[in-house]
Amino acid sequence: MRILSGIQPSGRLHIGNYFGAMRQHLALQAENEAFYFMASYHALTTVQDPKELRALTIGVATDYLALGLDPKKTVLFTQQDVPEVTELTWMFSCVTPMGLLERATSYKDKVAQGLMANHGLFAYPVLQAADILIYLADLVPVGQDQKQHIEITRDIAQKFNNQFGEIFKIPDAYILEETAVVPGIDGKKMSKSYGNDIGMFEEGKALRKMVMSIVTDSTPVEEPKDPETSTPFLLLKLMASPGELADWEERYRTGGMGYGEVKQRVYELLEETFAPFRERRKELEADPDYVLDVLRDGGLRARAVAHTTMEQVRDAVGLPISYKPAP
Ligand code: AQP
Repeated sequence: MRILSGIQPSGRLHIGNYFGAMRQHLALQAENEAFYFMASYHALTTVQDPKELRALTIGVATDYLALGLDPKKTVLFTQQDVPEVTELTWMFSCVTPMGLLERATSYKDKVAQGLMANHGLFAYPVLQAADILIYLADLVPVGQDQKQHIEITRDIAQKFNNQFGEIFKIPDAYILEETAVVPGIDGKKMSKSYGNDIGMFEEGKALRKMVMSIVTDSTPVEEPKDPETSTPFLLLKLMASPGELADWEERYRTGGMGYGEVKQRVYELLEETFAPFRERRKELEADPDYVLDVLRDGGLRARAVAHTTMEQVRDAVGLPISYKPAP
């Protein structure tokens, strides 16, 4: 099966990106043909400082490698290394009804948060459809917030196929229920742009401070508490063994347990879970040429697939180009 997913280099990655998407990306690479990319064109809708965008893009590639992405097997690349994707975006724009984009909740949410209402942000799902469909992907592992965007991708593929012939596969979203929405320190969806995130590579005092600032209610220590609405418990669920989790659940329901205790355990589990990745990341930071080589190789492999798709697409819409572009 062909797997495709992307991460916006719009800030430092957080544990919501890891548990919600990247952990699945890494698990799927063994048995499948996987393509993962840094969605830099998407990040440009919000990050408009060139130095920052460059550093964040390399940073996300380094994160993927530190987490265990195997670049010999899996294609890791940056979006801009496949410029055909913007050409396909235009073709898709011409078959995408405005109403489909006007219903997209992510655009409304971002504008409500104060982000500039630019056309790139509005047209984001069309670029995302091109990202996915150009590689003829079967499965797209993502968090819950991307569900609507994958539905838009499927709609666009169907509209294009109905108009011009069966070129595109209709991909499925792959969303794990138990990690679909990782809460942030304020209890809302953890997000780079909400200031409520816990960095994946944070450690020591800074990490502990962040975990200790998780918002909880004011139920006194001796009273029973509801684990399922408690952010520290929801974070424990991502990392603790089933036996340990059952113990915590009982302690929540019985009473006599303070939130400080459970936060301390969340902190310890985060340290343990991410320690090996942090070490590997430090090694990779010392070898930036290796990361760039991986991206160069991935870009060529991804572009070769996109090039073949675009030859068919141009022909199907009646716009073949009269010279052979360099692959
Ligand atoms: N809190 C989350 N829970 C579960 N999954 C999440 N993802 C993001 N946050 C959570 C998933 O991570 C992948 C990469 O996301 P992205 O960085 O490309 O964009 P996003 O979904 O918009 O993530 P953020 O952190 O909210 O970024 P900003 O603030 O820049 O918009 C996706 O599969 C996403 O579902």
